Amino acid sequence: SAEILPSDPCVLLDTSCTTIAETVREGLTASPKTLPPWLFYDRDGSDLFDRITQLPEYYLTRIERSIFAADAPEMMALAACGEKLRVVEIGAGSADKTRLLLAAAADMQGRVSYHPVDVSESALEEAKERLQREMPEIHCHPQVADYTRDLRLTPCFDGERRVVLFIGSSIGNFLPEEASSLLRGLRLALDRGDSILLGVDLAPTADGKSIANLTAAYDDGAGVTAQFNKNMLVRLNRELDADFDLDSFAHRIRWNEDESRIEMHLESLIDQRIRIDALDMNVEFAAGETIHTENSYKYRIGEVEKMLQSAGFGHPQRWRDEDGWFAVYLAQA
Ligand code: AVJ
Repeated sequence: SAEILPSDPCVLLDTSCTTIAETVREGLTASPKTLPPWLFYDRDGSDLFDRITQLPEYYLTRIERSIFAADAPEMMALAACGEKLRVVEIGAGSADKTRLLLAAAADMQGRVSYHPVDVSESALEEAKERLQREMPEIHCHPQVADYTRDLRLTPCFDGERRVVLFIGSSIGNFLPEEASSLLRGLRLALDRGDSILLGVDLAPTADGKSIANLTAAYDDGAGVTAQFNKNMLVRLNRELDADFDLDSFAHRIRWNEDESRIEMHLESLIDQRIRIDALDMNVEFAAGETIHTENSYKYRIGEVEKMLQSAGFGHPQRWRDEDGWFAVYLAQA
């Protein structure tokens, strides 16, 4: 689907829709109906996602943080390779786990310049304020941007090299071919010696992580993920004058074994017609019909190595938790 234009390293994935209106019109007239996950992250959605990361069932954040807690100094030293590190983060959100990496970089070199990129302005502002208050050695230069279409990296100073953080299993939201394109585009935007730190959630195994562990992470007992999923409809009601009735849609999780991904859907519980005033459009739902709102791919160890190397990165280093649920890779451009 998406192709990189090699002459223009800023355009990573050629997604044609640029506005919410266009995106929603296209997604809800498609069959099956679909809406892209970046629509989750308005202010409320970003807050809900932060709550998800604290849920007992959502192991991803907890385990990745434990890997950073153990190995951040080694990761940052390897990435720096004796030079000054500049930390870039794509899809930074509230940048909570990032603090372990930033602290390790600051221990190593003192002042650290940190460039978080995210679509959520509110999340970036919060992150910056908190960092200024709590980690004065970190100099934060936030950039509101959709890194899939516009990744402009400001040039480094002499003696400085970048580590681009793409952590938290953000890559899981992309189709495998999009993920490859994204990594290839990123590789083109980097200078030699820069590196990527990639956090990847791993596929279930016969003896360790079960499918039930996976589905529980996306269907928590407190219903926070359901609220996060439905927030997409709240947003369409508010921003596009739609009239979705939240109680007539249900949060649904599916493990798609063939694609190795968790899917999140919103299922219409009844036959109904939704009005979207701002689009001057009606959308019909049959009972049981769903809007596919998210894919969360789960990779096998070897697949990530392959993807990084075919994107032009060098042989990666890898860290995992003891049980092999989550992996962090560092690869050099
Ligand atoms: C932010 C894409 C990593 O897929 O686990 C969490 C988003 N969706 N619960 C994920 C999410 C539902 C999350 N990522």
